[in-house]
Amino acid sequence: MKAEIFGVLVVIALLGPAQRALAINQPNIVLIYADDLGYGDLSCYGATAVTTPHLDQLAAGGIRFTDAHSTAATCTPSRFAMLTGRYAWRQQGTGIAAGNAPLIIDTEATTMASIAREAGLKSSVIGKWHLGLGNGQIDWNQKIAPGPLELGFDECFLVPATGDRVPTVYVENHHVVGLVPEDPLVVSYGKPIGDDPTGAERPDLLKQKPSHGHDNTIHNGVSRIGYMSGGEAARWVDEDMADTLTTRANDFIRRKAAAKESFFLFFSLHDIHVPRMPHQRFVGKTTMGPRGDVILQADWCVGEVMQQLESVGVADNTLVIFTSDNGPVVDDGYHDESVSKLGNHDPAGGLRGGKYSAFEAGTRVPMIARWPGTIAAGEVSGALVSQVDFCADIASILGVTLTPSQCVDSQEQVAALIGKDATGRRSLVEQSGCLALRWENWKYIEPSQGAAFAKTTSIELGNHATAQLYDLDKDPGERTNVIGDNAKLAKDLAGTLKWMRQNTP
Ligand code: NG6
Ligand code: CA
Repeated sequence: MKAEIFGVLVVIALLGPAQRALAINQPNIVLIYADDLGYGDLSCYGATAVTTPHLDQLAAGGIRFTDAHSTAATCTPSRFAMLTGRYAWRQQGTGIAAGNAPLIIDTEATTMASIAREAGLKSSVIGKWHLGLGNGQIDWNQKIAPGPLELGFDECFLVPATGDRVPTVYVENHHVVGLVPEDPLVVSYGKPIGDDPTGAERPDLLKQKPSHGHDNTIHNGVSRIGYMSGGEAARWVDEDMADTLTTRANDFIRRKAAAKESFFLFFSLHDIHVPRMPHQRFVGKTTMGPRGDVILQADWCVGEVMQQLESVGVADNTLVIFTSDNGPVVDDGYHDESVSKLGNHDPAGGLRGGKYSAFEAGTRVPMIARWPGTIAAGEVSGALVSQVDFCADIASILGVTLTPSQCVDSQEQVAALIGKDATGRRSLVEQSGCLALRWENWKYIEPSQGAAFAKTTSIELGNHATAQLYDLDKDPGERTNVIGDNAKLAKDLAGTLKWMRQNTP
């Protein structure tokens, strides 16, 4: 194999999105995207410190993947690649976005939403966005565009960036929700603005104190990244966010079902990102403090949406995919007892690393798909699958033909998604501070000058000055670098990665 591997890899890398469409009934598509949920955080993935009945039930009614990947170990690049079918490392400026960043997806790009639209589906994104809005110099008191509506979504209800970044307001379609003209909303990621207290000056006002950063404007007893002033009436209540977003998601489903319209819903949960502020009914319901409680809350959101699909009669004709945008992190910047109450729970489920890391826990995430009649119940698949393929997959499922210049990194892998192919991809790229290449059971991590451990989270980042190679079949925890015994393979993989960087398939 080794002699030809470079050529084979290049050919595979060259394969564009598949042109064929599956002759199956057009379903609705619901993509539920958790934030920072790790491979080991659900009971159907082996967690015992927390029980996630709704996700376990979803898995029991569909397929659960054991080698599914986000494209990156942080949020913005993962979301960019999933929505566009194009790896984020191909485009500058796709790292973790500030709360006032401009839209980073080209409005001409093909997206999951534009594909759904071409197929006649109505679509909405509800929840965390974190891909920027507007053209720069955003005025939150005016029309905010471009954003999801310029990328093919018919409607949106957004947490613009993250819960820990200002502004702490929702954006519906082109406007901040609940803003009154007498109290304009102003945001700064530079110098402090306005009279609101900051976490740095007034720690006494905080109900959750920062452990790293997060000490700018205080809202609702939590200091955030960035400064904001005004917009009081529009500011969210963190503890109500899961309810607010779920209500919106279920309302969209109800409206579409009532109108007999097919739909694509991208339901982008805030949980389990920081600040972890569960609703009172989940507080203390696990032994793990807020991080455990918001896992329960995320599970509840999934249960509510499944129940709504049932009650409006579309559950059997809906492909539901649940997954996470990157791997787990325990302390991600607030003192929220996530470390002190972790106990024996392993958010990474035995994998090495976590959020931000080049090791497997950075991008290997839970993924469950349910589609009655097409996906058999109770399947478990070890196929190598990636969120970058969702574009080509939904295009194929919905009968939309993509040209080779659309969604360039997205490979049609529907057979793996529905459990008819146990192999999936042969290769994929994992992005963190550096790039890594998965090739079947092999994992090559390029040399990187980055730190070995993250200063703020103490996660092992997987960076090393020289290249690393792991055999994940024999060593899923990436403990033994076997590059010395496999120099030719490593060289081929390095060459393939270099080729992929320099060429667009
Ligand atoms: C980091 C933040 C972290 C989180 C992350 C983005 C600090 C110290 N850390 O810079 O709290 O917000 O960015 O997370 O500020 S992500 O899931 O949206 O990528
Ligand atoms: Ca994330």
